[in-house]
Amino acid sequence: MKPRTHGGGWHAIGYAWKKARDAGFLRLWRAMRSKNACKTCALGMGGQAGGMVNEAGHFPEVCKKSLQAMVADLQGAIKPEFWQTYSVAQLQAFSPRELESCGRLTQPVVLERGSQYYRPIEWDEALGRIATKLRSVAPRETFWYFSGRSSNEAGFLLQLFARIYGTNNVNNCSFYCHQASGVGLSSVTGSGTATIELEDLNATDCVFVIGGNPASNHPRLMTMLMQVRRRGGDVIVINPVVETGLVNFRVPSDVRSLLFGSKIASLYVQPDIGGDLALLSGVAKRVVEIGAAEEQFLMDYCRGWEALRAWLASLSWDEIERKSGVRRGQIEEIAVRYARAKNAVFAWTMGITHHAHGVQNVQAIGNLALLRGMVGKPGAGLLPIRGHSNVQGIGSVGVTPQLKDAVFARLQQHFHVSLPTETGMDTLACIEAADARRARVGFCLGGNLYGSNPDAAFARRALGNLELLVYLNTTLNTGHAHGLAEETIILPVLARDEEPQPTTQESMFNFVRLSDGGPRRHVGPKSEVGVIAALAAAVLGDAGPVDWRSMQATGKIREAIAKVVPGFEKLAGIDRTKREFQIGGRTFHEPRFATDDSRARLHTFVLPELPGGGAMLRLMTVRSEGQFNTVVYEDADVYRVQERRDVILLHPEDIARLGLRAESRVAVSSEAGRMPGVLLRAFDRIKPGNALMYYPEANVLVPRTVDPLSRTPAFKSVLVRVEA
Ligand SMILES: Nc1nc2c(c(=O)[nH]1)N[C@H]1C(S)=C(S)[C@@H](COP(=O)(O)OP(=O)(O)OC[C@H]3O[C@@H](n4cnc5c(=O)[nH]c(N)nc54)[C@H](O)[C@@H]3O)O[C@H]1N2
Ligand SMILES: Nc1nc2c(c(=O)[nH]1)N[C@H]1C(S)=C(S)[C@@H](COP(=O)(O)OP(=O)(O)OC[C@H]3O[C@@H](n4cnc5c(=O)[nH]c(N)nc54)[C@H](O)[C@@H]3O)O[C@H]1N2
Ligand SMILES: [Mo]
Repeated sequence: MKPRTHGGGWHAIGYAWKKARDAGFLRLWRAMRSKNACKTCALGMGGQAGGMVNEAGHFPEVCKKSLQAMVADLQGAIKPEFWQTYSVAQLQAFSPRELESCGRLTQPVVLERGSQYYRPIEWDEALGRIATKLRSVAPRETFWYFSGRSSNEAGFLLQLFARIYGTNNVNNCSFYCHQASGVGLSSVTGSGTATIELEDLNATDCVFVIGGNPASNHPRLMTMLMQVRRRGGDVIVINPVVETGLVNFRVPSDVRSLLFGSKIASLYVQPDIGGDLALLSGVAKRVVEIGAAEEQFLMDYCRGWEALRAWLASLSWDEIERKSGVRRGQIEEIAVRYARAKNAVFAWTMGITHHAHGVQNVQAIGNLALLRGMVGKPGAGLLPIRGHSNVQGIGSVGVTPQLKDAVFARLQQHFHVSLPTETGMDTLACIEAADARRARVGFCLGGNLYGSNPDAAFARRALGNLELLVYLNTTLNTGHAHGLAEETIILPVLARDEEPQPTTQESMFNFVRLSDGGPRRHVGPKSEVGVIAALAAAVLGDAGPVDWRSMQATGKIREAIAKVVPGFEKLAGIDRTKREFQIGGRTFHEPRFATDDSRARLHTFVLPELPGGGAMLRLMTVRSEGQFNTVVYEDADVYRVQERRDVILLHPEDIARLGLRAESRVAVSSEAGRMPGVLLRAFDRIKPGNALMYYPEANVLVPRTVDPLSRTPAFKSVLVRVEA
């Protein structure tokens, strides 16, 4: 492949044309113009032209990802004869990309252990089987996993059903994603989400982009980064890999940028994998040393300043350099730039959360921001860049094992029920319970629970121990081939823009968006809300506290959410008023925080020793440009110039040091597993001592090490050995 000097630009536009040709220009245009929140990342695109207008109303924001997701949904149906043609063994041989491109799921299918083939069944039979099983097991023997694609309405309804049925084993993909951000932010500001609105980005003159690759994964953020540079501001990138799109990017919707390219990073710093905690603390130490800390702010609006000051003073530069992999001079350079910023925003993604010290990483970001009073004023603050388009909303409306006290109380009151108080399990705990046969039934609203798990061999075995596993999906994925229980049922559902009724989503800026839905493209798939309501009625009957049939109306569900979830009051009439809104109580434009004494909290740490050294390398498992999580759209990763996915990328120095040969086949092993036949590639953009492979294929190597505070696996910090 030809090396690229820029991310974005003509490649993205060319790709859009190709996809449009595949799907039919008119069909795709209509789909992209429908008024629905974008299906891919959580930046919150929506408005009058679904997925192409941001919260500030700017149009058009072209994004390759949303086109990919849209074209996938526009696919034809999987034909009935497919199920007799392809055995499970054949499905298992399919790549993630091949499974995705089989087409849309339109019929319920069941697979019973011992049979080689999935078998189409009627909806009534499918729901009947599930209801019978649910009635025969204890509620605590079930778990309910949600991906972040579904609507607030579907999320609320299913968690309500699960709790009234009798379990708090309710969780979402955030336990594998941003849970460390939620836990970390709550321990800093008392609120678990971004402290700023989209508008604030227009007033910032310094953005930190830590542990993320937004050129591929949040392309629309690139426009904002470009604008910061045009205003003369700084974009400081912290990433062990020099990502092409963070150096130069052509923003497709901006003519000047498209033609000439835009410089993105003004400073690019490469720590070792896992070195951020030491690095950020080193920057904080230097900010204090040069007298740039806002002492008054720290004393008036924070707690823990004295302890933090003493701890920073006690750190030696030696320790900081050794545990971050960054030299003192560069750390001082970051501090100098930060010290001159008027309004700084700290943005981060999985390079921060996918570690055994993910929560501490987030707290260290909080420290650095608070040191200069950068939380609690307009134009500055903390911004976790979320993954799935509605992962934040799903969490807000109650898809968590532990409900907030206010939500729990109001839920009981609104529905006149008493809900279980037993501690619910997080995602990994559910899989471990399945492995130990303490869980018997799993129910997945979207996503790919098998494919997103660490330790793929373990996940396969654990899910295999379940008696029933139910998947509500739009397309086939690796879970349907490898995550198989004694009985596995797949129920086909409608995508957001095919829903017969309006639904709502929440962006990472705490902004609630309304999606109109749209005409169905296939006969067969049902609305998620419809399926959940029908199942709840079948299991719990109509006589109970909730009239499940009436809950098929999304308006009725929104009324309940508006009553139950603080900040969502305006949701009740949103389909009439069409007024999308900012959720109250979460954005901090003044230094009064959501803690009990209104002060933010500062934290001190024990800096972890970097693992690795010698023959052992630190491995990150990441996304390529051509995929959305476990769904692979194309094999190529254009910006990292890889045409295939079965590769491990190492710095040429490491290849020489380990006596290996680039372009040869190697075996990669970790404490969790071994992958033979991996193609070794020289990649001088990664910091020596570190390695890169693609998720989900590399999940056989990821051990089940989790951050004890957020229960998020260390997907970015796997110790591996590479051998010829
Ligand atoms: N196209 C596309 N868009 C997506 C997704 C997708 O799969 N495809 N997924 C969505 C979801 S659910 C999510 S959560 C987000 C994910 O968005 P990202 O977090 O951007 O995705 P990853 O590929 O996991 O990339 C992590 C980045 O972290 C860096 N990194 C790895 N380890 C470290 C470390 O120790 N420190 C630092 N500082 N950096 C590190 C890697 O070099 C890489 O650039 O994207 C969302 N948007
Ligand atoms: N090694 C490693 N593992 C990781 C990560 C990593 O970086 N490295 N990242 C982690 C992260 S951040 C995340 S978020 C998880 C991803 O975890 P998940 O959210 O569980 O997985 P996805 O691959 O996004 O799920 C894709 C499936 O969603 C279904 N789908 C799409 N749209 C809809 C819809 O509207 N409704 C319904 N019901 N289904 C729909 C499709 O059938 C598709 O196959 O993986 C985690 N696992
Ligand atoms: Mo995610």
